[in-house]
Amino acid sequence: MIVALAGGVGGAKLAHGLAMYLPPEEVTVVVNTADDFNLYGLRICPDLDTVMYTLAGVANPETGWGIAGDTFAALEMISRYGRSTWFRIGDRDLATHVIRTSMLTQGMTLTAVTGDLCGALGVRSRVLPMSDEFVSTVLDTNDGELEFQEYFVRRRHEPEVRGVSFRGIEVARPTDAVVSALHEAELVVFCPSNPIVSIGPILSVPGMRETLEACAAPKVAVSPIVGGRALRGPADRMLDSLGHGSSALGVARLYEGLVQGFVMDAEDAAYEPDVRVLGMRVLVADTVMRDDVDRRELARRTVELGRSLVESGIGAE
Ligand code: FO1
Repeated sequence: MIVALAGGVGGAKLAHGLAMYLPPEEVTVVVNTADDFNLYGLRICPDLDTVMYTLAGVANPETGWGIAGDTFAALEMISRYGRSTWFRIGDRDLATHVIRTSMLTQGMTLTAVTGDLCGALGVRSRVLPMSDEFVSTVLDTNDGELEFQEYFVRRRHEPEVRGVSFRGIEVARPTDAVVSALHEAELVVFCPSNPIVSIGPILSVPGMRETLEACAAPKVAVSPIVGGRALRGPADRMLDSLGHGSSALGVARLYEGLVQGFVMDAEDAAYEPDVRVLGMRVLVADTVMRDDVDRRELARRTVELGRSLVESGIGAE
C-alpha cells in the first residue's frame, strides 16, 4: 500500500500517476480538507473533489479542478437571485456538493461520504479526508484576515500572507481509516502540493505527525517549487513572505526530520548537497507533469526512490 498526502491540482496529478503506475487499489490518497467551506448551504471540499475527479478521469483538463465540459446554468440563476458567484461551481459539480451535503446531514462521516462518491465514479484507489472534523484555513494578510477561498479564488491569492492558522484543528483527529492506511503503508509520498496550506494542514492534525513518525515506511516528498516558482498557485510567494524562501530547499527544510527522500526538478539540481545535509536522499528528475505520461513517470521514479530507501534499510520491508 502506498499512501499519498495531497492537496489540490498538483497533488491530484501525482496521485493519478501513482494509480496508473501501480494497481490503483494499492494507492490511498489522504487529502487536505482545510480548503473546505460552506456556500449556498452546501459543503464544498475542493481538494477532495479535485483528487476524486482526477482519479475518475473526469477533471477539467484546463483548470485541473471542476468537471470537464461542465456548464454553468445553475450559477447563472444564482446570479439572477442576486447572490455572488465568484466561486465557479459547474452544474455537474453542483450535484456532488448537493449529494455530499445531504449525506453529511443524515449523519454520515466525510470519510464515508467520500468513499460512496468515489465508488459511484469508479475510483478504485481510496480517497480519504485527513480528518472528519471541519477545519478551515484562515490567512493573516496585508489586507486583513481572509478565509482560504476568499483569499485564493475571490482575491486571486494576491494579498501578501503574513500568517496561517487552521481553525478547528485542535479538535480534529486523523480518522481510523487514515491511521490504518499509514500503519499498512510501505511508502508515504508527500505530493507536490503547497507545503504550507495543502500538506501543512494534514501534518497539523493533532496526532498525524506522531502517526507518520510511528509508521516505519520510508517517506518521500516531491517539491512543488521548480526554479523558485510554484507551477500554479501562491506557494512561492507564501514561502517567501513567511520566511522559508521560495526554493526546493525551502520546501525540503519544512519536511526535515519527516521524510528521508526528496524529489526535485533538474532546474534545482544545485540544491542537492544542501538537501542531502538535511538527511534526505535526493532524486533529481523532470517534475513538471504536462500529461499522463509525465504523471506516471514521476510516480514511477518516486516509488523507485522509496524502494531504494527500503533496500538501504531505511523504512519497512
Ligand atoms: N478555483 C478558482 O481559482 N476559481 C474558481 O472559481 C474555483 C471553483 C471551484 C469549484 C469547485 C472546486 O472543487 C474547486 C474550485 N476551484 C476554483 C479550485 C479550488 O478552490 C482551489 O484550487 C483549491 O482550493 C486549492 O487547492
